[in-house]
Amino acid sequence: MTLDIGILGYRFMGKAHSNALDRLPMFFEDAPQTNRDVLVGRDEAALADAADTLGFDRTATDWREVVDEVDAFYNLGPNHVHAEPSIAALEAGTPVLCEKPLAPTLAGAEEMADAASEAGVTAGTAFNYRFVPALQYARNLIDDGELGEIHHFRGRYLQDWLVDPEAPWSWRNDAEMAGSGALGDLGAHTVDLAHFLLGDTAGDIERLSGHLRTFVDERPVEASEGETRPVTVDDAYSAQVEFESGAMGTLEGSRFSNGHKNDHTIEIEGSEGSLRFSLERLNELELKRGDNRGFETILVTDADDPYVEHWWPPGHVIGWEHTFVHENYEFLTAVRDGTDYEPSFEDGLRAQRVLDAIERSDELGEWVSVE
Ligand code: 4PW
Repeated sequence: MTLDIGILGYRFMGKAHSNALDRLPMFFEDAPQTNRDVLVGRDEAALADAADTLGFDRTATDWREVVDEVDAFYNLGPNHVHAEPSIAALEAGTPVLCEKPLAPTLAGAEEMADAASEAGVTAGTAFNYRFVPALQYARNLIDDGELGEIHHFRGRYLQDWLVDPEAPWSWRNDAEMAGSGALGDLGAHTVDLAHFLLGDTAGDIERLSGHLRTFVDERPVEASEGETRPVTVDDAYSAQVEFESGAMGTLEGSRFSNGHKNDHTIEIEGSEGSLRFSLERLNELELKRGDNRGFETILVTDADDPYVEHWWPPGHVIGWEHTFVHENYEFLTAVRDGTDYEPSFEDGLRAQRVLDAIERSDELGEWVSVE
């Protein structure tokens, strides 16, 4: 059985997922066979070029024509086009993998999660960092109780592509299209990793105090001399949070962290041990265990580490793009077998409740409960 894939969006994420689909048959022998059937976008010329480069059979400029024709629909478009096509696909009984954050607003994410539960087909939120082998290793350690009772969770996702005030305006700077800025784009991943690493109930955030800031409030429009557009989302956010378990947390995300390109770090401290992870060194995990006086660095590249047997011998490191291969493997396997898939739309909604609470807290200037 070959699964026909339809993908909306052909830029950064379109390329990352197409590359993943291309790698699967070579490295994951038991992965479902796929056919890159149709690529969806609005600009016909750019779309045709992308379809050629990314290996699609055909193109379509209207997602309505394809959502019921494919076996899986990937929604990799800007945030404001997540809800309508994804819901239409689900209503047509087509499994959906949607980029994060699930929607620009909490109400949008709720609608999407409802549609997924009513349709009863596989619906995944593309939190690709769950599929980093070192983070799965970390999750297993925590799940096995090796760090004991968790006291602290610290997550920071830092980029610097907007620190230049002349960096051009894009949909990511617009509240209507993106919902939020660093908060949704970066914070959604950090919040999801807290949920994933700390576990189902313990990883739920109960209440929080959030802060948002926009440093540059208008930006030039590319290729339109003298024109500027307003920035209506945050450039950076921070929050202090209290988990259901009583653990304390701090979260931070910024597009103004000069010198940090794609720096996602997680630190967790428990009664029996601690761990540190950095996306810039994604094959490694720093661990403090037992009576050790400090941290040891372990390489998570052994054959029995998550996903590693599919790649190279120990020490032959993998990179950012492999997280998409693992994600696609799990998602498509769930689609083929009709089994559960996580992170689901419900997980996307769970993260969105936290993002919404951070915005509410910033507006009110006080601690708020997560709905
Ligand atoms: O994971 C990151 C995203 O959330 C990505 O690598 C780039 O930054 C693209 O969008 C955000």
